[in-house]
Amino acid sequence: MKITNIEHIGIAVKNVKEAINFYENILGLKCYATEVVEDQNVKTAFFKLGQTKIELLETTEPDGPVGKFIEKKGEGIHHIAFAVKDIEQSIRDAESQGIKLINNTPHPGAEGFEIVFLHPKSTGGVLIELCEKK
Ligand code: CMX
Repeated sequence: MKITNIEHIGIAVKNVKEAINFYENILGLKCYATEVVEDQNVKTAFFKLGQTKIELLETTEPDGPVGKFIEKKGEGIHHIAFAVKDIEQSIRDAESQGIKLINNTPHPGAEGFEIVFLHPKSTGGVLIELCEKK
């Protein structure tokens, strides 16, 4: 697969609105967008730092992936998203090497990206998102 950059780092928070205060007032970053991603059961907020973004994630459903993560581990870094050149090829490449994918067709993510996740059990404990904006 061809990764071009770290697109974003996903951080699970209990309350996006409260977390935005910290990122804006303490770290001096600017939240430039918020978006609900129905398919992932999350409310997101984005901050840009050069080529990379911080994505805050609040669950919209207690049993959504971020809700379950916070229940088990608490708030914190949830995933790293790599931008790839060809997401379908990246899926085939990962599968052909025995990597477990959580979904093997691209799903709609925030900001118009198509996304897939590699299971943390196949990656050394890190939930990895591959994403591409077509
Ligand atoms: N990072 C690292 N490890 C994680 C993890 C995460 N974010 N979430 C779960 N795990 C680990 C668990 O700790 C567990 O490990 P152990 O068996 O050693 O305890 C293992 O993965 C399986 O966890 P689980 O509780 O049985 O499985 P879940 O039902 O919680 O599902 C996962 C985990 C990764 C499959 C699920 O969260 C998922 O499908 N994620 C992809 C979708 C997603 O995260 N969407 C939200 C972001 C959307 C966006 O950015 O737009």
